Amino acid sequence: MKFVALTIFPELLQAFWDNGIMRRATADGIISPEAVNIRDFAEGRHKVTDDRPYGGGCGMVMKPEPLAAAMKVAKASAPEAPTILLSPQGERFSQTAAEKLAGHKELILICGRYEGIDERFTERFVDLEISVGDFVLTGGELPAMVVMDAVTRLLPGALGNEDSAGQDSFENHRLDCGHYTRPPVYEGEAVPEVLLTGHHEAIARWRRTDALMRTLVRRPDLLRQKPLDKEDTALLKEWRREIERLLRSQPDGGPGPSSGGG
Ligand code: 4FV
Repeated sequence: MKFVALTIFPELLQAFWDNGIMRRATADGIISPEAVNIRDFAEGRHKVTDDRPYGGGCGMVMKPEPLAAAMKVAKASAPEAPTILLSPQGERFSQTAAEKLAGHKELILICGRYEGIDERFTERFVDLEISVGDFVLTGGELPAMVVMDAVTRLLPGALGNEDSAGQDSFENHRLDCGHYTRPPVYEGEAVPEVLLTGHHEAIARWRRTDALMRTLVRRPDLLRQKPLDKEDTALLKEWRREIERLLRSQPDGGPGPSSGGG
């Protein structure tokens, strides 16, 4: 996978590429990241890449010409790459989007700065806009790193043990289960017994149950994204029975529909 990033702060991305999984994936030839400095294509002594917004208002806007010239170089390096602009106006990034992007051989990522980019550049050169969330950052470099990180760890060989990406959160529209390591007792709290048994089936069942419960409590919206399989359906029905037993066991038989408490 080739990543070509258009930015005025290549050093920011270089630091990201020079560490951790990105560094090893680069060394193993799984990814080949490169930055194109937009400022190298800016005119004049001061090589300005931004200017005041037409219509007035605060902040500055990135000029189309340096971006277009930088894009030409990026396209020469990655001719088949979809061009992705990181912006709050984009499609919300997700694990599903990461899996889709991981199917490409090369990606061009455009990192904006200031208030944004001249729309005429976006219309002409951007295939896809991606947002990492409904908040405003000072630049597109961090969102670009988020996308490159999420995509790279899905590439064969990037994580070292193949299946770990397969057990991801969101992989199957579930939050991850809890994870534990030594010491067996920390601050007086022991690791869940079953995890020490080596009983793989029981451990898998515990992890599935824990993931389902966490998802039910924290992100029930995820559970509606894909039909429940029979194991989870059985678990949820068992919990429902338990909840009903508990409610029925309440002194007044529990807040029934009649008492408006239900
Ligand atoms: C952003 C986001 C984001 C907006 C103006 C950069 C900033 C500045 N990008 N998801 N949220 N971008 O806030 O992707 O140029």
